[in-house]
Amino acid sequence: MINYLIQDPPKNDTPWADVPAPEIDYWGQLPVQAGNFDHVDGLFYFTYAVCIVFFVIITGVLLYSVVAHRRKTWDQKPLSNVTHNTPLEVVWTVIPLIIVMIMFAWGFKGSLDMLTVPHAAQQNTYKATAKQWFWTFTYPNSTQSISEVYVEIDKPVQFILESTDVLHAFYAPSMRVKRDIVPGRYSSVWFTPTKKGTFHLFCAEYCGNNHSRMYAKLHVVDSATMEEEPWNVVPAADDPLEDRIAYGAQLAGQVCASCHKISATTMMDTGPSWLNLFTKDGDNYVGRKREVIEDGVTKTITVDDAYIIESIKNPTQKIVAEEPYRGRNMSKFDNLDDARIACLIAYMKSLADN
Ligand code: HEC
Ligand SMILES: [Cu+2]
Repeated sequence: MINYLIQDPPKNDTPWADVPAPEIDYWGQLPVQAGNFDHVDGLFYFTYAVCIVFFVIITGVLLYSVVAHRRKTWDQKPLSNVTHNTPLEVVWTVIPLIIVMIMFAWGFKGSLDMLTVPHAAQQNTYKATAKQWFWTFTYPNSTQSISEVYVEIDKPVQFILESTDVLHAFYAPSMRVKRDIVPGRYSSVWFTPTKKGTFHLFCAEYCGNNHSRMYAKLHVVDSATMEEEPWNVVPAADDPLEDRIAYGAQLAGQVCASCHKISATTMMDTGPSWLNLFTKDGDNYVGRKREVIEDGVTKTITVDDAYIIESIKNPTQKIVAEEPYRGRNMSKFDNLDDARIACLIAYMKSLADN
């Protein structure tokens, strides 16, 4: 059998593999709390305890009644025929009512705390952009990182959430926050990280094929580490070519590989293969000829950096005319900055096979 996947960019099936599983709390039910929203745990355990207590009481009474009041001979008549018992009915209405009102008040207070963004968090606002199937984070100073994000310990932080395609959800279990992200609408979450370490950040709303891989690392670090901007390490034009290619390959694996294969393409691949988009002529790279449709007109162009940049930022401008790609859509990646795009281009060129 032909292995079509043989040369494709590294597609990481378990991006969380190098993040240790979170420690479990004392009761063994929740990941250890690393944020400020401790009411979540209290309410969770209260509800849990109520469920267990009532399960035991109800099942106990039921089992007791089944055994103690069973029919002992086939022709036994009912011994009593109770239709109602007012004190009992009042008790089983009022006690549960009080309990659910406690749950409501507790949850409502907590939800108000989560919705009221403190001033300090507003001044430390990040943007989290969800796109099939990765996260892009934009820091208060406009730098970016992909599939991982750094926040400072004990400093309230707010994330403005946006989706450029379908429904997603921002879910950081250790911070006890989760919020749906609806396309065309901003939402937000805030929290104060209280423990250093690396925590999970999942997409918690099924968003297509690679939903399970839509994962980011949430790093909680001290202010000295924040100063160094460890996320802001995209190789620049004067860095060694191998570094740029390696970075481009990694990025392609995270954001492009779900549609673009490098190896021989099949009908199943959404986008055209990147193999031989360029060929090598001495030290120069020559782009291949490509038939594209622009404004309804079919024309032949030569692939070059500008075409690739346009294909990434404004993919509908020139659509590949070849079957089976014509009529398929690539959504735009206008949140990738120039340095990252340059690494992607370096990677594509490195695929020229001579
Ligand atoms: C959802 C699937 C999808 C994803 C993800 C995707 N693309 Fe595409 N891409 C396509 C399709 C479909 C086409 C062909 C139609 C067109 O030209 O818009 C295409 C075309 C292109 C082209 C023109 C290729 C040619 O052979 O002429 C380039 C360059 C490109 N994509 C780059 C990228 C980069 C870089 C990424 C990652 C940042 C990416 N794409 C992610 C689906 C995708
Ligand atoms: Cu998602």
